[in-house]
Amino acid sequence: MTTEKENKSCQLLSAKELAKMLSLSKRQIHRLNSCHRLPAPQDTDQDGMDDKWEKQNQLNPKDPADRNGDRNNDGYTNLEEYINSITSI
Ligand SMILES: [Ca+2]
Ligand SMILES: [Ca+2]
Ligand SMILES: [Ca+2]
Repeated sequence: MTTEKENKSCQLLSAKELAKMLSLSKRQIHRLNSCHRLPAPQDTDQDGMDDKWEKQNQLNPKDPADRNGDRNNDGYTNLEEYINSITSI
């Protein structure tokens, strides 16, 4: 059973309210919302990095263990670098 207070915290926010809370512009919120409608890219080994990006970065799209590697020895894992590459807002 949920209380009325809990129900209020689960209300959906408008783009304007969300933008104000996150200090983002309406354009940035629109781009975030648009991402939800895009089909997920192919990720054969399900390591979180899409096949195309893995091939472009000399990784193996059939080996999920390479997500924890650090191909360029900069201290960031391959998965962290992939996530950074797709979250440029
Ligand atoms: Ca993959
Ligand atoms: Ca892989
Ligand atoms: Ca790295």
